[in-house]
Amino acid sequence: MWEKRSQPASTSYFFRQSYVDLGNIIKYAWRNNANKASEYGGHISNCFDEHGLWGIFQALFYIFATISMYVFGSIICAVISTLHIAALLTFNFAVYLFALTLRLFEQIYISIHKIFGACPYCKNHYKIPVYICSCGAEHTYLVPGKYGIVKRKCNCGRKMPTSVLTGRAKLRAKCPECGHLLDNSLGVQEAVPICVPVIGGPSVGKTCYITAVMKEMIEKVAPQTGISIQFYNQSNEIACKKMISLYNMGALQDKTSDLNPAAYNFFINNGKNGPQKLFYFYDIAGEAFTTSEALTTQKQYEYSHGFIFMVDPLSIPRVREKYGTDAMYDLYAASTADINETFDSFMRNLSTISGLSSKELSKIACAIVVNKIDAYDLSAKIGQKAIEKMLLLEENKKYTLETMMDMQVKQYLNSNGMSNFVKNVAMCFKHTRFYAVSSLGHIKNGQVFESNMVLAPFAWIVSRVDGDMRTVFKQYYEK
Ligand SMILES: Nc1nc2c(ncn2[C@@H]2O[C@H](COP(=O)(O)OP(=O)(O)O)[C@@H](O)[C@H]2O)c(=O)[nH]1
Ligand SMILES: [Mg+2]
Ligand SMILES: [Zn+2]
Ligand SMILES: [Zn+2]
Repeated sequence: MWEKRSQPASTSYFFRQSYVDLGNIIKYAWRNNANKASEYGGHISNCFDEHGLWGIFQALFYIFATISMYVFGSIICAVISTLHIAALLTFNFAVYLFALTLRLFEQIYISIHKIFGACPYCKNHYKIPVYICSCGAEHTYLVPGKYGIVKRKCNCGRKMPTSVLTGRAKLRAKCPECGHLLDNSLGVQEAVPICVPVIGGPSVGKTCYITAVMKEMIEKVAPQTGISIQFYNQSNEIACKKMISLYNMGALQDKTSDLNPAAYNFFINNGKNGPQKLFYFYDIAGEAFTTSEALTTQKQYEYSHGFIFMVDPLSIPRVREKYGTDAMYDLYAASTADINETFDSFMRNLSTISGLSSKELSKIACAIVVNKIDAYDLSAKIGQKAIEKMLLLEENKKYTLETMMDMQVKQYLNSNGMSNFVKNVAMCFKHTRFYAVSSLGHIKNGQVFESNMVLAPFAWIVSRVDGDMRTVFKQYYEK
C-alpha cells in the first residue's frame, strides 16, 4: 500500500519512530517497576540482621511492598502500556486514514481531469515524474505515505509537498523513462495532456496545416476568447513562431526530414482554476510510415486523443489523371504516396504500438482532412463556400456546415474511386468526420497565405475530449 521504492527521505514519525518511542517507554516502565521491586526485596534480609522485632515488622513491610510492586505494579504497568498502545494505534490509524484519504482525493482529482505525463522527448507516458529536490536527490514516488503525509522531508532536510493538491507539480522533475529534465515555461509538471497527431504521406501538407492551425489559435482564438497560449519551452516557441512568420510572408518551411516527429507543445489556460492543459500537436513525418525503425518513435499513439489523417486530393489516381498534365500541377507539390497504403500502414503501426484492441482504437476520433482544396475545381465542389450554398436549400436545413461537408467530401472521394478508403475509415473508427480544407489558400506566389477551415477538425477532436475547450471553441465560432 505504501511506497514500494525506497526514497531519499526520512520515514515519517508515525510510520516508525512512534513505535520505537512506545517500545522504549514500555520497556522503561517495566524495568523501573522490576528495579523498584527488587530494591524492596533487597531490603528484606537486612531487616532481620539489625532490628529484632522491629526488624520483623520492617521485613514484613518490605515483603508486602515487594509483592505489591510485582503484582499491582505489573497490573498498573500492563494497564498503562495497553492504554498507551491503544492510544498510539488509534492515533496512527487516524493518520494513515488521513494519508489514504489524501491519496484517494488526489487519485480522483487526477482521474477526473485526466492528468498524466507524456514526455515531450521520448514520448513515453507515465503516472508521476521523478521529482528532484534542490539538493539534487531524486524522489521517484512523491506521494502521501510513509515518508510524509502532506510534506516529506528530503534527506537534506528540505520539505517537499507530496501531492498535486499541495503544490507538488511546481517542483523540478525529470522523465522517469528517458531521464530528460522536464523544465518548461510554466514550471508545471503535471498537466492535462491533449495529444493530437497529424498523419499522412510525405507532402500531403501536414506541416502547412499545423502552421495554419497554430496561427489561427494564436492570432484569432486566443484574443477573441481570452485564453492564453504559452509554448512549452523556448525552442518550441522559436520553431513555431518562425513557421508562422514564414507563412505570413508567403514562404514555406523546409521539409520535415527527421523521422522523429516534431511536436508543437503549448499550454492553454482559460483563466479558470484547475490543472493546466498541455497540448501536443504532433507533426509525424510521412517517411515514418514506410520505415519500420520509425515505429519506436511513435509512442504517442498509445495515448492520442484523436487523429487528423491528411489526404492530398491530387494524389488520388483519378484526380491525377485529370490534372496531372496541367502546367500548374507541379506547383501543388502533389504527394506521391498511395492514400490506402498510408492509411493501412498507419493502422498497423497504431495497433502494434498502442497495444489496444481494434475495438478500443475505434473509439478514438479520427478526422479525415482533405487538404489543398484551393487547387482546380475542388473548392467549388467541396469547399466551405460551396457547402454554405448547399445549406441554403430547403432539403439541407437539417445539416450543419460540418455534417454537410462530411457527406460531400465522402461523396467526392467515392465518386473518384476512393470508396474503399471511405469504407476502411468507417470500419476502423466509430467517430469520423471528413473535412475539406486549404492550409495555404493558394500556391506559393509571393502573396500572404490564407487558410480555410483548418481549425474545424482540430476543434472537433479537442472539443470531444475536453469540456473547457469545447466552451472556448463554441464561444469562438459564435462570435
Ligand atoms: N496549393 C496548396 N499547396 C499546399 C497546401 N498545403 C501544402 N501545400 C503544398 O504541399 C507542400 C508540402 O507541404 P508540407 O506541409 O511540407 O507537407 P508534409 O510533408 O505533409 O509536411 C508544400 O510545400 C506546398 O507546396 C495547400 O493548402 N494549398
Ligand atoms: Mg512536414
Ligand atoms: Zn534534498
Ligand atoms: Zn522521456
